[in-house]
Amino acid sequence: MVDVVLGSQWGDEGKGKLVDLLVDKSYDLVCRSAGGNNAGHTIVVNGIKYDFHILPSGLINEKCYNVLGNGVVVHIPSFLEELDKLLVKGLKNCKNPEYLKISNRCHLVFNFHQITDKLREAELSNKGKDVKKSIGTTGKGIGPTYSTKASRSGLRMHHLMNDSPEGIEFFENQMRRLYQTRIQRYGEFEYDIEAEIAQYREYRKILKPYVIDTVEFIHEALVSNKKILVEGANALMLDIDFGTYPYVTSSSTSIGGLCTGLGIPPRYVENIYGVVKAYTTRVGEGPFPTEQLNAEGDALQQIGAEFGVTTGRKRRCGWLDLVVMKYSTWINGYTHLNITKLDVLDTFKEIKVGVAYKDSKSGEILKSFPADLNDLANVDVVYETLPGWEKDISKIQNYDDLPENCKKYLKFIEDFLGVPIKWIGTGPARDAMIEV
Ligand code: 2SA
Ligand code: GDP
Ligand code: MG
Repeated sequence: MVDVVLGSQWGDEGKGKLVDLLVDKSYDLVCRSAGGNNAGHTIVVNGIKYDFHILPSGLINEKCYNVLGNGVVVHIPSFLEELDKLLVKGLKNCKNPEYLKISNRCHLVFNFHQITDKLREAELSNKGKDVKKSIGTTGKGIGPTYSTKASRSGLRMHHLMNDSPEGIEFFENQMRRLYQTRIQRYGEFEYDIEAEIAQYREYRKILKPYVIDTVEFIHEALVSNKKILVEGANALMLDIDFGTYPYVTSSSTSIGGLCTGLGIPPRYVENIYGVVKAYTTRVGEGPFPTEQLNAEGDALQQIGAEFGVTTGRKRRCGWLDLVVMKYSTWINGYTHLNITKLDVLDTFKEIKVGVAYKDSKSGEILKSFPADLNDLANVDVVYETLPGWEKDISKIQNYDDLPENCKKYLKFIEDFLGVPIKWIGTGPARDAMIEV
């Protein structure tokens, strides 16, 4: 049986917290299917704050097995650094290969991928008006690595694990070739290829116990009725196909990523949990129709403490966008929703919700979320205004005890999307979650 937790907006909805809560109850295995250490999940348990980037949040639970699937891209030094940080915080299983498996099909992120990620961003921001601006990437080399994967020149974990003389020669020469193509594209940059190659001679030994064929491992888990939770990274609107292209990440962050990034057949999937922030945030560049560049947006940013977990960047803030949510629901097929950070709206007198996009010239209501960003730039958002509840909900444990206006807000979302709300987040801590 497989359940999945997916980000429904532009990320940072609070997926990590739900994964932690669910794993604490009843999962044997937590798997990541896409992305790399661009992701950032903050989880607060017993007053301790844990930041996860590439590692699955299941590591908090000592009984849980964790898998990085083939769809994940791995920058080994960052991976090792994250393990060390979490170990210091007391997560004993981090360095135990028994509990942490990496697919031998994962692609490797090299330092030159990270450098060229930043060079490309700088190049884009220097272009003229008619050319798209920078994406606002995390600079973690995600786009360049998925590019080499798609162009079939990337290196994978199994290449690194091949320690025959021919295997090592191929690996090191391929690193050199990749680096050469980067120089041809960007010119010389400050970087020592031979020093990085030397590091990989050490990483080969360190990583060996973790790297396995996760397809087989997951298959065995499925046929022996283990409970698997897939932890989504990033979110639907950052999906390479369905997001606000080109202002997206480079992986499949939607439901399909589960099949391609882990090798799980869709017929095993039971519950698809969509995590929805009670308002909207976005970090990085790109369109954001309900963004509030005003005092209300600032209030959401401050009360919600909206800063990127990976880069520390301020997140852009705005009202909940149900046009985005409907589109997201069409694609991911959520069976249940987790509304998070509802407490952040506690002090608002009125709360707006985007319910439709209207073409600003023709006045026509759009049927779906536009593929073309020029069309998106020409929409006016139609809002409904709902009354706020102006009460602190952070200590409330039962749905029935929520203020009436708060229940109305939740019901409005539920009715609009036709998907039941199963959990309501009222604070960062593990126990600040109402189960409906
Ligand atoms: P990239 O680095 O190539 O994946 O960037 C492409 C776009 O995807 C966005 N992106 C993210 N958006 C929200 N959260 C992410 N993780 C961190 C967090 C972000 C941070 O949890 O806070 O710390 O800044 C994440 N990762 C990638 C990115 O902003 C680009 O718009
Ligand atoms: P993820 O990437 O989807 O896992 O989300 P992030 O961890 O990047 O961002 C969510 C932030 O909101 C984290 O700092 C969480 O601790 C915090 N958080 C999660 N749920 C709630 C909630 O219900 N209320 C409040 N106030 N904070 C929350
Ligand atoms: Mg995040």
